[in-house]
Amino acid sequence: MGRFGLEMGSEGAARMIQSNVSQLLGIEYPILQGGMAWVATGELAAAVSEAGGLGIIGSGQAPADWVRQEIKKVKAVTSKPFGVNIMLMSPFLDEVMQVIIEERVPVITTGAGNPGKYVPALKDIGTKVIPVVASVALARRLEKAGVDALIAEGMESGGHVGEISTLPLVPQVVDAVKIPVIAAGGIVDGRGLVAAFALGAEGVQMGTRFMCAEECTVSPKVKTMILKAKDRDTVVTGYSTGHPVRCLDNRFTKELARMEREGHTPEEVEKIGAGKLRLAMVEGDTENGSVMAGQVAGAVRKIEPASEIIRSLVEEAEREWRRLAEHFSI
Ligand code: TUI
Repeated sequence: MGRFGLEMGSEGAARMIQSNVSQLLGIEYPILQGGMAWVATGELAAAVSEAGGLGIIGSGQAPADWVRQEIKKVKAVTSKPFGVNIMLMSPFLDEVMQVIIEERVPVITTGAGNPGKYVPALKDIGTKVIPVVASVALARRLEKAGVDALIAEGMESGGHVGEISTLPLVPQVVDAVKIPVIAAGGIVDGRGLVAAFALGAEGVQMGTRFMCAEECTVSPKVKTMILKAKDRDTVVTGYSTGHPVRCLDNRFTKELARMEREGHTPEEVEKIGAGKLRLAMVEGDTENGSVMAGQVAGAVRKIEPASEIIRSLVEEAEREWRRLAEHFSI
């Protein structure tokens, strides 16, 4: 299949968007759900996979037993491919990797580090490895390490961010590697999907929009905060720690920003952040917790089933594709 393999069904026919990413993963649409810690549980991952995308369990800093339990939840609901996101700063990294291998998880994505040393063992059992990168240098290194594809994530995204925006990052990564690239950061609808393909990506990953999926078990207060958010409502804090994080602005981010302004040590700033993601996402404390979300929060309009998110994305992408074609002699 050509690298720009975007095929849309005609009116009435089953819609499809095919690419090297959908083919590699054995899914209907090259749409991945971000593996968000404390947010992307087995319930959400199962719903996204069942709807034809790739659902991904966010393992964050959870113990290995929790990860196994969520994998079993997905397997009980769907026989379609799914993934687990491995947060490489997790204290339980080795145990979680062991569970991935024992459970023969079809796909893993990774974040916040370099997963190079785990690639051979995962490839041995046929698990597809798709790291998130925020730079061309890491993309090149991981292609050499033998990964199957890459997610190029711009700093529009929620959570831990790099320094480059999606629009400049994706084409530079695409030009630097031969393996398929998936775009992430700032994608929320069919226009974003078509734009990602225009940049040379062959799939998209979305987190923030899937937080407002009906099946997402995040606190309803977090969903409400996203629905109320406007374009300028996210901030990045934590530059002083070397782990900058994008969140919806609240009392917690204001306190972090004050500490960084006043020159508190990175250790003090890290300490304030401990446990705050769970506080927001599980307990629903959207003032004192860390409500990680992307800049597209302002564009998320409703709570709806994961299947509806995917269906409308594909429909919009088709409409945008036709609209664009009118501007060019193709
Ligand atoms: O990982 C994410 N997003 C995340 S992880 C997370 S949990 C967390 N909480 C507090 C502090 C830090 C993490 C919340 N959101 N996205 C993928 C991502 N990976 N974005 C950026 C990166 C990245 C950054 C630097 C990947 C590799 C890297 O350098 C590694 C190296 O060795 O060069």
